[in-house]
Amino acid sequence: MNVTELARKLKITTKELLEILPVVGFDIGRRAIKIDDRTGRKIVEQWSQLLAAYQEKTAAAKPAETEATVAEAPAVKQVTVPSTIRVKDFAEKLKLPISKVIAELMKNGVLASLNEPIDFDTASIIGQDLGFEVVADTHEQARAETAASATLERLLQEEDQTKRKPRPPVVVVMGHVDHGKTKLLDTIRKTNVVAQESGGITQHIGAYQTVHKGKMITFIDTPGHEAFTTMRSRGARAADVAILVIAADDSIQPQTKESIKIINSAGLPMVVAINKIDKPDANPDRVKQDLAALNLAPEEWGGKTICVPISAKQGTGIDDLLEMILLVADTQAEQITANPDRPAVGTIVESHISKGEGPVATVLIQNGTLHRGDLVTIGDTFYGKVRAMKDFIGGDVSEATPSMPVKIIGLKAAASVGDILQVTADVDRKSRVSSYQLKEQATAYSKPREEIGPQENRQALNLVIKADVLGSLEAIISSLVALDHPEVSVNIIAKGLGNITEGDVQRAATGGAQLIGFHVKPTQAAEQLAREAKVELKIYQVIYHLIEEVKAKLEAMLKPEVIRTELGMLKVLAVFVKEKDVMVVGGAVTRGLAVIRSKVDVVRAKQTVATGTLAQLQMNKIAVNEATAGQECGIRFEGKPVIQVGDSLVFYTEVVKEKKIG
Ligand SMILES: Nc1nc2c(ncn2[C@@H]2O[C@H](COP(=O)(O)OP(=O)(O)OP(=O)(O)O)[C@@H](O)[C@H]2O)c(=O)[nH]1
Ligand SMILES: [Mg+2]
Repeated sequence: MNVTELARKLKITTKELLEILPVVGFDIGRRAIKIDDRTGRKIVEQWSQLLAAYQEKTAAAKPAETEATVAEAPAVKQVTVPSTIRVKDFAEKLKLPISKVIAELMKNGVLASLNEPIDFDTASIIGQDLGFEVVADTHEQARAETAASATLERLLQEEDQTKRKPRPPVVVVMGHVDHGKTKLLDTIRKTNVVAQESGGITQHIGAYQTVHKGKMITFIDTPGHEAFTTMRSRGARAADVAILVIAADDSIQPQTKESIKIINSAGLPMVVAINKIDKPDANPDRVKQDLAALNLAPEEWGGKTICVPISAKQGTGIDDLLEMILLVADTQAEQITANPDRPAVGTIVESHISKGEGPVATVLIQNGTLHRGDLVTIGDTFYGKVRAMKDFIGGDVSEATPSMPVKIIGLKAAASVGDILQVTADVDRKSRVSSYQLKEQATAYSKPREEIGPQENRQALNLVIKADVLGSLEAIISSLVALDHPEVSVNIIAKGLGNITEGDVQRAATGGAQLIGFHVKPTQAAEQLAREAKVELKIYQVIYHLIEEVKAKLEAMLKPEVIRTELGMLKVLAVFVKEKDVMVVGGAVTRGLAVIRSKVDVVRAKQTVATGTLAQLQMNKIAVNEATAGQECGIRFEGKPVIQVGDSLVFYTEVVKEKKIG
């Protein structure tokens, strides 16, 4: 039912209702529009009690509030926390004793030991309870990219306004894995990229252009799998407008929420495409409801979010969606401009080393025009001459204008994704050659970073990783490093781009490492050497297969946990039979239970002298399943026959639990 309807029933205003509900335990959000019927009925039934509880609580809170204002609220201390943090490290950040943090976690129903990681949301709640403001840490990569985008911003701002001309809008497509981003772009462009993707999931950024009603639009496709946060935020940073794809049969999922955060922080206007409306279990209203709960009420409900229902599969609603995008782009028209008559500036969106062509980079031109033959730099480093350029279909082009994505061939070294590429007029480049050579070495085979190495006395799984493109390599490494466990971790001893060579095998052999390839192949010689040197070599096409297998390997390294549950104890009063592996004894249960088929420790002078099983149990010559404290019974013990009168038998069960990661 609608919240307004409920408020009417209760004879109060909607505002009052939304004010009261969270205080009395119905946390539906202060801007909720709908409420499920069951909760609604419950509220109506209990209304008089709820109202009383609310009045009591607010009356109690008031004097405290005034006191606090008089005493002036203490300054809230801020701490930055990454997406996961170990309890120990979190306590250190808060400068609080670990025990205090663990106690606070327990109060909130989280049992975590000092080495266990907690996620950002948990840390944020606990931190707040302890009087801190917890903010998300944007890692080093993001900081470097912010610096890069500041440079870009400056380069784009410098431009003389009068020379700016409209350019095609750049539209980034984001959303949860499998919600239909690539399919949507396929339908728009009448292509079939989805069919060519490994496992049907996008694993790198794609950039395409299409014409709608005579207007050019540039699209950036991003992967929705959780491993690719960095790529999603890069895609957003290069764009003017965002399409958030939400499948109508699945509604808002974790990467939908993450995408919303990224879109907001990039300050992009957004159009929501509610996709897969052709499916029988599609529920577009649920999507709208979930959006409303996130403060993104759709326009038709009085909110501001533009929602367009579509089916990428059947092609319905696509024209409406494109129409909306162009409308939204029009509202930004002043910013969607560039000066085509100047040396080019652009952002590298993908980069790889091709066997025949050497380093290849896809760059999105953001200002100026890039020509064949241009000399280019990244930062202060000279990167070479543009020998050839290809558009997104693979056709040769001799120039690339603003908003156009192009592949550049001719670079001397692999560029990093997110780098800003600039054309230079500087012909005195001899002095710079050495610096790019240095960079080339660094990119082709960078040393493992400290944080990737094994920590403390954890067991490490050594890996050498090769991938086709840099974006994938980064995504793989960050996913593997996130497989965090106090006892085991991955240790990446080397990583690089391109096919697997003998050198890679050698490196893996000397480092005692497994060799992993992603979208690359081993050379024949490398394959043979791997066989001879007994280096395990595996090639993957789908990132989550890779992550799952490494995770399984790590889990296999963990010693299983044995959980012992004590059942009871018996005092031995008589020994009746003693054979090779069997004894029959009599005694009295002194504590708990004696249970048939349980494990038995024979204890003498506080030492366990033998272990066996309780095979049969008799009371008054009748077979029974258990005997309780105070009862006497006869026991058939299977195990080393060492039991003597006066010994204690301890009965227990043991469950072996395989440990899991994450
Ligand atoms: N029935 C139906 N299926 C769809 C629709 N759109 C996409 N699909 C299917 O949903 C699956 C996922 O589509 P993709 O386009 O690969 O999804 P994606 O969002 O690009 O996925 P990632 O790139 O891996 O995040 C494919 O099997 C599509 O055929 C739709 O409108 N209706
Ligand atoms: Mg995709």
